Amino acid sequence: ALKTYCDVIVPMNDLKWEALRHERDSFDFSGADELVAFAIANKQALRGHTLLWGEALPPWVKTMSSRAEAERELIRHIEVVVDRYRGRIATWDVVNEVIRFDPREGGPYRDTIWQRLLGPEHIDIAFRTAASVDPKARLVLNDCNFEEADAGTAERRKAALAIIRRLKDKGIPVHGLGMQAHLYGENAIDSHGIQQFMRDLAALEVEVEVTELDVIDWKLPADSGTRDRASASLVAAYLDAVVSARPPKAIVTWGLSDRYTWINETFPRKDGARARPLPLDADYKPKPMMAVLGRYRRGAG
Ligand code: 9MR
Repeated sequence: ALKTYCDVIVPMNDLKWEALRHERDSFDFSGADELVAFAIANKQALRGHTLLWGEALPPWVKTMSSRAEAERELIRHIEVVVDRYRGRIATWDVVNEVIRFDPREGGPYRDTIWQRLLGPEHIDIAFRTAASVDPKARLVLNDCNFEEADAGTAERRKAALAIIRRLKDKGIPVHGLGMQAHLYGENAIDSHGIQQFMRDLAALEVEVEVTELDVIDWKLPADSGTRDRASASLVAAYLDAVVSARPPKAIVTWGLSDRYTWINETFPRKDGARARPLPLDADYKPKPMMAVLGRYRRGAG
């Protein structure tokens, strides 16, 4: 399925600190190397996810206690990882989920070990280091919850724009905003808000990409046909909003088949039915969502 349907491969978990850094003083690239080799053998592009996140960290990271220590570890991590895949991983989610879920409660930055020890500058350090190791890489700020019509979402969009503006003002390269797009089936897409956000990002001269698309279908109808059609319509509404304002650099789903998805555990359905968040069902048969994605596939016109 990966060979048939994908132009871009993203190691979902194998490039996280938790996977690479069991030990403080060594790196384990076994999982990531395998996926990178797979993508290259199949002439697929690669996205690297992710160089800095407040989650999926090995226990030793949480024992760091000083600014100098955090800065040293962060820089070393990014230097080693970006250098290893230089020329092979063309795009990096340099930072992931650094914006607070609701910036009205306590400011724009998410409370993580990086924010606690380094302040907002953790973002600058990450981008600056990645750029210095691989000046040709596309460097992306990846974050979530940009698609709904509530006040918190509006603040998140503002926070993303402010971070990008700050990096640009300091001469630190940033090339794109990654919009995760874990879409809640029960909520409406804010098409106008998304289109305005796309224009605001264009004014800052950054590209956009959809990086973790899937549908949180826990509250959609039980009937699988009805559910799949509802999910496909939601994805269409979202992508139409984005594309009508500005074609994204890539559209990437968070998984491919319903057989493997985080949604089952994180958003279990009350009726116990399996989640159906992705374009292929658990038996790898294409669902209506795949037809929607096909309309936007590179070369599809
Ligand atoms: O889908 C991922 C799941 O398998 C991992 O256990 C989890 C922690 O590493 O991360 C999930 O992926 C997340 C991604 O890295 C960032 N955005 C939210 C995704 C879903 O939680």
